[in-house]
Amino acid sequence: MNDVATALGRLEELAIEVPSWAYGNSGTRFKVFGTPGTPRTVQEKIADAAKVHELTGLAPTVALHIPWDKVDDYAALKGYAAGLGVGLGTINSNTFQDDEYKFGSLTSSSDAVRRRAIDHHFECIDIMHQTGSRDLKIWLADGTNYPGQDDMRGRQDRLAESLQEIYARLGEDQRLVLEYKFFEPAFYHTDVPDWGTSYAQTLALGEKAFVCLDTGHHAPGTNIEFIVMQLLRLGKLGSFDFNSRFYADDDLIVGAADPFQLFRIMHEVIRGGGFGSVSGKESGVALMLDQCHNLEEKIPGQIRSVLNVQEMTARALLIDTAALAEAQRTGDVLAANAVFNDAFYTDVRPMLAEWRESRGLPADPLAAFKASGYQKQINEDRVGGQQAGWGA
Ligand code: LRH
Ligand code: MN
Ligand code: MN
Repeated sequence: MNDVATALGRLEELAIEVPSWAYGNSGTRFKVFGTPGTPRTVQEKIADAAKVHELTGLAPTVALHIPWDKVDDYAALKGYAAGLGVGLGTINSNTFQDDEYKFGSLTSSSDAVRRRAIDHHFECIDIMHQTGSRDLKIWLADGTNYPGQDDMRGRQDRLAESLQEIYARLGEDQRLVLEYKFFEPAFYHTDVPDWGTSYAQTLALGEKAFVCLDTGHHAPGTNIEFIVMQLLRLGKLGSFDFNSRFYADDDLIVGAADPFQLFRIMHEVIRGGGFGSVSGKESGVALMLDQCHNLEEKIPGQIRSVLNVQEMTARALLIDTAALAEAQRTGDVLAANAVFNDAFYTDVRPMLAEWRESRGLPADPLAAFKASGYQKQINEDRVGGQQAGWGA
């Protein structure tokens, strides 16, 4: 295995962006369970995210979803976040909850609807200028339910035109990331269903456009790490939305369903130069979470999530790449596989606890959260008002 000190040294480069919506109430389409202490405002969501960063040192930025996190003064919100030790990250657009978008948004055959959707993205870019965010993330619910319902080709062409208008508005240091998802809410066809479509669309836009890979957005059995490898090879992997799935877009805690898959993904990220800073230059691949905490407590759920990413990253950093290359060169299948497994089966938790303590962080962030009294405090403070939820 790789030298532990060298491997852990690279952990400094790990930064995970947490989603504001993970702190609000969310659920299945059958029931949303409310919990005490749930944020009522975006400021309260940011405060919870800041707690996760304070205890783990892993989550320095918070992604916002517009209009869920709409405020009057984004510069003030940025200042508020900075006061709590975190920054504002990716701005997520939202064209999936208004009646106007029933038949599509950026792909719509109605000029008025398309205009509305494009203008919404212009608003998001204006917000990015105020928050200092680099990335505009676009996920579209656009698609159809029945064969023949609409002209798929026409929709794809209109999507390209709409994206071009949005892309042209980006500032010099801003990027656009286009997220794909194979189905849901549309069930027959989806306009951006796969990485190939997202790649083709972003390639046509230019070098500030990238693909966002949400780990829950693939058919069961898909080799996600292959897609990671390919997008990095093509220079088009912009970001991840991390979560776990057993069936479809389950949005469960990352690394909970299949830690080995997360390990394999992180190996390809590191292998492909997508991790942290490479030769002093930011790799540009944003590691974000996109999760919902329906049954479990939300702040501990987020702490567990960032720790899982850290754990699998540490294990991936332990892969003895020289031994692996040698086994691959000589066609020693079992030896190559053993190099992978040696790293994966290494329990890095004691090393990570030490790593944390050496940086003034609690060795056990979940225990520290429990002991902090923060949950009790917010349960008492956050009474009245409307609890924020997924979509609120
Ligand atoms: C769509 C999605 C997308 C949205 C988020 C709330 O399923 O993954 O990233 O912005 O969920
Ligand atoms: Mn997502
Ligand atoms: Mn999703």
